[in-house]
Amino acid sequence: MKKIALITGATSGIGRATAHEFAKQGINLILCGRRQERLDTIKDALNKLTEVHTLNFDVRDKKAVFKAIESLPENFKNIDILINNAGNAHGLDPIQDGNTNDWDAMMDINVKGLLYVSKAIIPQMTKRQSGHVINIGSSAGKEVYPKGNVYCASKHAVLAITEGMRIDLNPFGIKVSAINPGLVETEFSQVRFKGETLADNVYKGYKALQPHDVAEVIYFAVSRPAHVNIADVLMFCTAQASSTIVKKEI
Ligand code: NDP
Ligand code: 8X3
Repeated sequence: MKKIALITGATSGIGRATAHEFAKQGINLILCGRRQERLDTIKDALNKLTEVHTLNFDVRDKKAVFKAIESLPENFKNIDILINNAGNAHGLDPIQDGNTNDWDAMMDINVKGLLYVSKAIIPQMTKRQSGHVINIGSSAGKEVYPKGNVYCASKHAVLAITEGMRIDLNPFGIKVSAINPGLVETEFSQVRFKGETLADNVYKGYKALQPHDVAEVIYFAVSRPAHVNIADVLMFCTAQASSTIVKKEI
């Protein structure tokens, strides 16, 4: 029987690339995001390869999260794979200059949103005693960098939640993985810098990870045999050695 994966943040970047990779591999998909037009376009493209259902909700909205998951049709209800990917950085400021709306966005989306979606789905996994949760963390969850303060805190929290999930879900045979990329060329920097030109320079002078590179690793994790769990992956592009060291051609 075909597996069912729910991917949050499927309208862009890593989530969209993962949807394409999973569709190629014949995994049925529940694609989530706030931009319905994009969800429709991706559904149209992937429907030829697999069955696709879309859900439009903001992960910050607890009620909307539960309503959306409850609304799933019978043939999409038993989710085998949850990819908690929705998230972004908002701003890059020293702590004393930080914008409290940015802080709220990062904690509400990256941390609380991930928790709400997990809470809406994990109980059916524990009931069936099977499932795989993959949380998209970041190198920022392992290393704090200048002006990264609250984004790094949100991703450190994702890592702690992932480890907590792995412990608590161990009796149920549920796999829990963290995939932690460094710099990936997506809309991430457009969101972080609110469309300012600063964003255009982030991926200049070196070859950053591409969303597909991360999607392949995510698929590798979900396609291991039943007894193998890829617990934690840190992946960088070759030019990147740490959050602050990136070899750029000038
Ligand atoms: P993108 O900006 O390209 O994609 C972000 C996705 O998250 C979009 O699909 C967006 O969908 C969704 N999203 C954002 N806010 C919300 C919300 N409130 N409710 C529902 N969905 C939301 O970025 P990436 O693909 O790069 O980021 C994906 C994940 O990877 C994030 O968790 C990010 O922190 C992490 N990451 C990114 C790295 C990078 O360098 N790019 C490196 C390491 C980790 P929509 O706007 O339609 O709702
Ligand atoms: C995204 C990578 O270095 O911008 O998580 O924090 S970084």
